[in-house]
Parts: sequence; C-alpha cells; structure tokens
Amino acid sequence: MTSDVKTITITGAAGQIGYATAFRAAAGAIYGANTRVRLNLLEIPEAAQAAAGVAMELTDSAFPLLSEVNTFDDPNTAFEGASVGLLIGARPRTKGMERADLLAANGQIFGPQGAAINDHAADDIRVVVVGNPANTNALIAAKHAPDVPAERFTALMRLDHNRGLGQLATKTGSAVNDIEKFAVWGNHSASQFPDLAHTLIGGTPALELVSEDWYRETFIPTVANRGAEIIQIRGGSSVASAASSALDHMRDWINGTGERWVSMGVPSDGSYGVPEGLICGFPVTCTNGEYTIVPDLDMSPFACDRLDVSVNELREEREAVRDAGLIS
Ligand code: NAX
Repeated sequence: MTSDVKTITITGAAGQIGYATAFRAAAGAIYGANTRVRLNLLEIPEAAQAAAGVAMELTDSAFPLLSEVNTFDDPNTAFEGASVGLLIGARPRTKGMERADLLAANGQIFGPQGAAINDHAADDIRVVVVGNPANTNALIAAKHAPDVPAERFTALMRLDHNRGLGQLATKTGSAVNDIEKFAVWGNHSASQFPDLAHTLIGGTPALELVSEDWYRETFIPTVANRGAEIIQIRGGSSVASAASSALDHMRDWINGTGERWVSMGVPSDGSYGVPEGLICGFPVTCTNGEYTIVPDLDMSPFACDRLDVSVNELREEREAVRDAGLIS
C-alpha cells in the first residue's frame, strides 16, 4: 500500500453514470489494489442532496481503499488536489434543442470546470470527458486550462471501442482478449469510424474471418449506433457499460497497455491529417502514464473517407463553440 492518497473528482456524481462509476473507483478500478483514494463528488446545487446520499452509500460500503468521500457544488473546491477528473455531468439534449444550443449549454459547464482544474488540480491531473458532446466538451475544458498540458484532456471513445470488441467477439466466437489492433477513429457520435483493417483475432486478420460486407454494412453501423439501440431496447441510455469504459480508459492511461491498442479521444498532433488540437479518437498505446498515437498505419481510401467525415464534424463543432465565444 502506498502512503499517497489519490484524489478522484467525479462530476455528475448523483447521475446514472456517476453513480455506477463511483463505487468501482472506490474499489480500486483506476489505481489498483495498493493505492488509497479520496472521492470528490461534484454536482449542481439541485442535486447536492442526492450526491450526499451517494456519499453515504460509499461510506456504508466500507471500501478498504476509500480514505474519504466529499461532496461539492463548486468546481473550485471539488478539483482541489485532483489527480483524476471524470467529467460525466453534462447538460442533456432536450426536445427542440439544436446541436449549437447543446454545445453552448455545455460550454457553460466545461469552461468553468477547465478553469477550476487549471487552478486547483494536482500536477499529475488526467481528465476524461464522458458528458456529451464529449470530444468538444474536452476541448472547451482544455482551452480554459492554459497551465495544464493539453494532452491531459481526453474524451471517452473506449465505450465505442469496447462495443466493437463485443460485436466482433460475438460474431467470430472468439474471446475479447484474442482481439488485437482494433481502433475507433473520429468523434464519439454516429460519424465515428470503427476500423477493422488492422485487427487480428488470435493472430488472423479479422477481415479474413468476417466478410467485407458484414464489416461495412453491419459492424460499423451497429457499433456507431449502439447507444441509440440500447435506449430503444433497455428503455434507458447506456450506464454501466459507460462507467466501466471510463474506468478502463483511466486505468490503462495510468497503468499502461503494453503493446495493446486502445481507443482514446486525444488532442491531435496532426497525425493522419487530423487538424492539430481537435480531440479525436485514435488508436493509442499507453506507457508510463502517457499515451502515444499508433503511428504509420496504412489508411485505405475507404478509411480516409470515413475519418474525413467524422473529423469534419469535429471541425464544425469547434467552429460552433468558437462562434459562441466559448473558446478563442
Ligand atoms: P444523468 O442525467 O443521469 O446524470 C447527469 C448528472 O450530471 C446529473 O446528476 C446532473 O445534475 C449532473 N450535472 C449537470 N450539470 C453539472 C455540472 N455543471 N456539474 C456537476 N454535475 C452536473 O446522465 P448520465 O446517464 O449519467 O449521462 C451523463 C453524460 O454521459 C451525458 O452527457 C451522456 O450523453 C453522456 N454519455 C456519454 C457516453 C460516451 O461514451 N462518451 C456514453 C454514455 C452517455 O450517453
């Protein structure tokens, strides 16, 4: 057991995904079995009482690794000393709301949270944004944190990645662990590009085990539209799978992946023609707390077209938040 206690700040902690995330984070899902954690739960004032109830249940669970749990309605205090920020709380899209309105409403949340992270978080802060539109919300937060390296602000693409692994394992009768080099590129939206071109299953190229037609006409739309399908079938949006994926994202970033690829939404360094700074899904590997975009992959004309569509959407989102004065 290390003597260091790591602070994990969870926003939207009384919401569905926040609730599902907090208990596993308290049980060691991010830092492992040898690091104690402090959970800071951030909510809006209207949900402060519900967050206090979540904190009571966390206390009642007597997690050996949980040193303390606190609730806040001010991001400045909630991010004090934070090493991990799980930015889950967001403004949902309501009926009749245009995408630009949604982006603007979320800018009011992620701007101040970025500024609070800038001023109060620990030097090793790492952020994953789950609240939608996740990629652009992460960009807004990063732009409000000029003293924090931009690469510490990431967006969740891991749920899309895990959904792809699940579909492929089911289709081929293989174990998810046998699948390597799968990637989800682009935006966490229906425009995303789940890419099997480099994927191996038990060492065999995936595209020798499934047809090109299944890949393009079934696999890609199924993964990209899985969130909507879950809502339709379950009667509610993805919750436990989103929480699980957010924890996977942070655990792998901190503890490393070895040679294994995972998908993360990270600020582009210009790789694969993605404009620098856009927070875009890429295949990455993680070592020593840092991720590296997998370099030099061959991209077919099909892959380039798919990536372009999603990157254009990210570009439009960036323009919309610029026009709204949320970033410069
Ligand atoms: P809920 O509505 O259950 O919970 C959201 C919580 O956030 C609420 O308790 C609300 O009070 C709180 N909140 C709102 N503004 C806040 C603020 N400024 N500071 C702190 N807390 C605030 O939604 P839930 O189902 O938990 O989903 C949360 C977000 O995840 C949504 O934006 C959703 O669209 C997004 N998702 C993202 C996914 C991804 O892969 N990136 C997949 C799952 C999910 O759809």
